[in-house]
Amino acid sequence: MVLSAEDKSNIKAAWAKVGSHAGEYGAEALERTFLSFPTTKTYFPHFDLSHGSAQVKAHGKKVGEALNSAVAHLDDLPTALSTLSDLHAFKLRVDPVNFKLLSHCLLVTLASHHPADFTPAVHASLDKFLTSVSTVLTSKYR
Ligand code: HEG
Repeated sequence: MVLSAEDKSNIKAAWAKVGSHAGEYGAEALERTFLSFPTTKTYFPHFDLSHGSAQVKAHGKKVGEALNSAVAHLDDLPTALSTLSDLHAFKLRVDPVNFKLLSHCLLVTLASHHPADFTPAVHASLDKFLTSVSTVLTSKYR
């Protein structure tokens, strides 16, 4: 997946609108993922997954911060996400299919909060961005 110059500028512009809400959106995307795709909950047996859960909020913040960092390093995602890639591949062993599900819910969350900014072109660039992040996080499985 190669991000074009236009993708990069769309991603940065969209993320500028996200601003300080990345953690909150991360938590909302997680809640959407757990509700719409319940099998994803199997990776979080140790979490309280109820609506408003402090654990989901805290985890959403971590996911949001990782995405902030990825947006800041679009030219070198493998390096920026190397530690997280090790964690997901060697420790958590999250099946790659789940990254599609979370990415979908991240897009829905962004679209619902920023409908006017979520043009088809921005949608496509954000999809490529999340696919790129997911590819890095699952790249050490095999
Ligand atoms: Mg992962 C931990 C980011 C997809 C399951 N995930 C983490 C952490 C971050 C993160 C930043 C904390 C790392 C740390 O504590 O050092 N995750 C992250 C991103 C994405 C992703 C950016 C994709 C965009 N994760 C993902 C998916 C699943 C999953 C799809 C499973 C459905 N992540 C998972 C679990 C943990 C993390 C089970 C450990 C949670 C805990 O015990 O605190």
